[in-house]
Amino acid sequence: MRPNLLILGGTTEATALAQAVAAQGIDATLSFAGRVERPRPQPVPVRIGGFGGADGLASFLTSQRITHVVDATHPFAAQMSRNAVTACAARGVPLVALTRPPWTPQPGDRWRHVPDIAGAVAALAGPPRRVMLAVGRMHLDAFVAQPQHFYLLRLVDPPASPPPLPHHHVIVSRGPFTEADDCALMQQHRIEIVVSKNAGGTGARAKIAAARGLGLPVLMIDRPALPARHEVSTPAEVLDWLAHSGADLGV
Ligand code: 3Y8
Ligand code: NAP
Repeated sequence: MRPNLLILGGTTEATALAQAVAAQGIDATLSFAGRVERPRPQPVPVRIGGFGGADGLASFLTSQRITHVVDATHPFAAQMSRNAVTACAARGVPLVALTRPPWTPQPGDRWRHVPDIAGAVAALAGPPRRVMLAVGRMHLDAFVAQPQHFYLLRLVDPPASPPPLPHHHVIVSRGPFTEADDCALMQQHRIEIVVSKNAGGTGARAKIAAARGLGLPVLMIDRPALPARHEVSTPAEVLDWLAHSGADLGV
């Protein structure tokens, strides 16, 4: 059958997949949550906003006659991934996740693994330090529990209201980032420790390499557990999966 793809997006990999399916002339829609003001333009039609839970997504699959779903969301977008597994099972729609391996420590890395945002907050107990907090906007409130630190905050959009941290400086930038720029940023702000999600991939890796080069410790937030699903790591593997799941790619 002629495929009609839903790509759950918001990552570098999702953008690369959208380019690959557009090049093949495959019908696809890329979906954003609507977290940022100006998501990156895409070469396929885009929809923005939640579906209304797993039930809403299941209804969307039926009403839009989606034949395949690719979950190319960020490894920390756990709720979206759980909903995709539930909705695709409910409607019998094939699902594959396009994901990226977690980063692993290299020689010179000074990582301390913490299980989640709360673990990172707890690990910051102690005397004031200069912290680079590059975990985005959605979790800033949690760090109010450690107000003694100076926080360098990197956000995609200018904050609608001042972040609730008494000592902070905001950098508005969406990435992808470079090691040289992140190194200069950390030196400019005399950063002593970096807090990061284990996003994997290339778009957020610069700060990890910069911390290694500067000999700075990193609080590395491990990924949330996700339900079992078929996973691949490149757009080519997604196209191969499509071809082997009965999709007529017309090639
Ligand atoms: C809205 C859609 C592309 C995709 C680019 C990747 C790389 C740059 C690195 C730092 C870390 C962080 C954050 C980050 C990165 C890529 C990728 C990635 C981290 C966009 C995008 C959307 C979002 C949402 C946003 C979150 C935030 C997280 C900033 C587009 C740019 C910190 C995650 O203001 C907010 O509400 C932002 C929310 C979820 C995490 C958070 O908790 O705040 N991403 N990021 C998606 C949607 O609406 O559905 O504009 O392209 C996508 C990208 N962000 O094609 O170029 O692939 O990972 N995004 C983290 O990894 O720690 C920045 O600063 O070092
Ligand atoms: P989340 O916590 O897993 O999802 C919360 C709710 O947001 C979902 O239940 C869904 O709402 C909606 N949603 C999430 N992703 C969506 C998408 N691609 N399309 C439509 N609705 C979506 O997700 P999140 O961590 O807030 O991430 C939101 C978006 O930012 C995702 O696209 C993700 O890929 C991107 N992103 C996240 C991070 C991160 O650190 N979390 C990093 C980079 C990019 P309903 O229940 O109403 O359907």
